[in-house]
Amino acid sequence: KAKNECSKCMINQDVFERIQGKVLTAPERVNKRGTKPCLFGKGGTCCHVCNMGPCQIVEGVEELRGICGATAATVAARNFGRMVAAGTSAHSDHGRGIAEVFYHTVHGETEDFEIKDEKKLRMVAYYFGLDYKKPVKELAKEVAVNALEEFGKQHGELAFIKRAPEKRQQRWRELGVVPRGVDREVVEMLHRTTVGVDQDYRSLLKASVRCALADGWGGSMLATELQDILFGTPQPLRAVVNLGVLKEDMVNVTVHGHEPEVAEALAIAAQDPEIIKEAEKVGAKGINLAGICCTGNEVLMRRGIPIAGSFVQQELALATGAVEAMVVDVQCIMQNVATVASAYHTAVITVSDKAEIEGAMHIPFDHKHPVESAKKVLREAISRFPKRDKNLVYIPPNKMDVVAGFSHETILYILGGRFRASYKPLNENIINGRILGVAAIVGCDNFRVFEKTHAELAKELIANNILVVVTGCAATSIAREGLLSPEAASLAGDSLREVLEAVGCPPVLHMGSCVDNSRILIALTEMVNAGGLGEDLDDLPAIGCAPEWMSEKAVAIGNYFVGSGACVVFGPNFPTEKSQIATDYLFHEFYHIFGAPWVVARNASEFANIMIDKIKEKRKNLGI
Ligand code: BF8
Repeated sequence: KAKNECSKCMINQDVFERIQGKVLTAPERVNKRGTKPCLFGKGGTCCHVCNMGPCQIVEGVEELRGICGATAATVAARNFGRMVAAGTSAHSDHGRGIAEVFYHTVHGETEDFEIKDEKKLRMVAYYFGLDYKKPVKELAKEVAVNALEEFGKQHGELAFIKRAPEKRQQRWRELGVVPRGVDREVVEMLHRTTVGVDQDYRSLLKASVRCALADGWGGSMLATELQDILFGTPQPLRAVVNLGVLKEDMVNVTVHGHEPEVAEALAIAAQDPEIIKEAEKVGAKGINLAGICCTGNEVLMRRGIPIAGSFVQQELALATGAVEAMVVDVQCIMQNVATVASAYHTAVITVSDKAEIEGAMHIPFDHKHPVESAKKVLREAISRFPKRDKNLVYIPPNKMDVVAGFSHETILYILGGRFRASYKPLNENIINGRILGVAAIVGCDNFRVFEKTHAELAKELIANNILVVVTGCAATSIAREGLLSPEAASLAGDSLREVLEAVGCPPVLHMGSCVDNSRILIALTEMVNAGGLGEDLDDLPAIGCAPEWMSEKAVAIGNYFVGSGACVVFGPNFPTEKSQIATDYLFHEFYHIFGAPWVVARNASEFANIMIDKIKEKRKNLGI
């Protein structure tokens, strides 16, 4: 490959050539550091939880245990558990943030947002054990208090655990892995993994599932549901993705990070006639909002706001020279965005009190007056527009049409029709063999992966009549390749294509951001409830994968899917792989404990083979 070529998105070659020598971006850093990551850190056996080390531990070599005697399996399990705890904390703190916005809104402390999905409010109230038939205003206040309490609950079970299939709940209870409060599980995981506490890899790995379940059925699910209630439950809509969504004649503001509150407020503020007038005054035609990473997925799903890029494209969006402001909240923001922006007229604006970046401008977001804060941000962006250097501007023409917005509720209606809203038709099509099974491609994209793994894998799966659902940056990278449009049904196998054409659906369904993986948990549960495919999630011909995982959050997600009974394939490597013992436990023993194993694959065809085989195995077990 040519140096500096982004193999995921060839268009970026133009951008790279233009910025060469001007700013240093991540792909160049990969080149400069060599193709291999740190050999000591890779594989999970570098222990740094105390100051006798750090110790590099080699499995089976007695003298290369930790100074304390820790084995490779213990260290790998400990590091794995810490990744799960970090990932869980990130999704869950996001969920808590939204619960606070929800609280402010329903208590009349902000008028910028309102209840948009009353039906979902009542459903959530039901799971909190509230009288869900109460008047909305009163009920919303109770839901707000209950939602916040889910985080600090000391005893009992998380409320949404009851949404899982009965059999799964029983298994969790027998195993003692039902999560209590989200915060409690994260704290306990960090405690267990500190020096000299839990020293049995089996106990550590089992505990990591309890923590991860607090993410999937707790923090993440709360985030998704409360966001839907406040900002609307997604419905299918048309939109556009890739760097070509930036506009030469408009003030371009990219929203980057994870929490939709900021982007929602910006979307409202950008329509304010006063703001539009101010933009016009400086010679722009208006404000063009474009998403990056999972904030992008949130506003794509609900508002059809275009996505400029996934995780690997964040620096490139700035290197177009056409972005006036990159507004960042939390998670997945590369520190280097501030450096790249400094080579242009662009402001990187941090808005969260939890996440500041050296060299960026900080405009704290007032959660009681979000739209006012958003206007401040937009005014800063507008003030930068006249400073844009036209000689530095190059917006690659590439963009792709997509259909997004497939919440599990929407899938219900699309597949079952308005009067028979259920997953039964999907199950029937799986039972009669038209659809072989369901696969989720989720998680990040990663500078260490040089192939277009996501898109190649998606193509292979749909060609084999497997319905694919996607979230996160994987969704954006597959969207760039055109697979999120109904026209892409032509790439599906004959029988899947027949089903898709009947309902007018793309072969790959965008289900949202990373916290929205909780939608997939519910969709799978709906499949169990619809009957004919077994009694628990591990009976389903369904499988998940994260072919380019990068963040600790992906480890938490994978672990809650495995703990819930869905096999997960990770790649291109696995975080415990330098301990055969810990890895075997996750790859084999977890199958006996939770009904689903972890698996690793290196490239698209390996992923596809494993996933197709696993789905066929489940079908065989079901006798279909
Ligand atoms: O939240 S933005 S890089 S971590 S996939 Fe991965 Fe993308 Fe980050 Fe999941 Ni979403």
